[in-house]
Amino acid sequence: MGAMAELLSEHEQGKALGTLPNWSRGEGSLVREVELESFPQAIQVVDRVAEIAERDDHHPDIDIRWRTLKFTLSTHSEGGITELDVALATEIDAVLDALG
Ligand code: H2B
Repeated sequence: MGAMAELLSEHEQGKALGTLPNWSRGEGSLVREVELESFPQAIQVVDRVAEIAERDDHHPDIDIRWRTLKFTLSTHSEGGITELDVALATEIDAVLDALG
């Protein structure tokens, strides 16, 4: 069983996005697209994010196109955005920030 979380209201989503300037709102999801320096570096980011996703049992959809990654976060069991997605977005930002 996954962690419990409730869908965020429109207002709560707006507040969360205020703290996540690199993310935008998709169809019931948080979306960030980022271009890395190379394909291996993009895969390294995916690998680090995979470790976090497994640890937290909350998984992003990831689109890989050469060195561009697109992360789409939603809580599938709830059909939209919850605090789990906000937390994961924050973790993904930390992985990307750590690349320097
Ligand atoms: N990830 C996401 N993004 N949404 C979910 O609802 C979800 C998940 N459910 N990872 C988890 C796994 C669930 O299937 C397990 C059983 O906890």
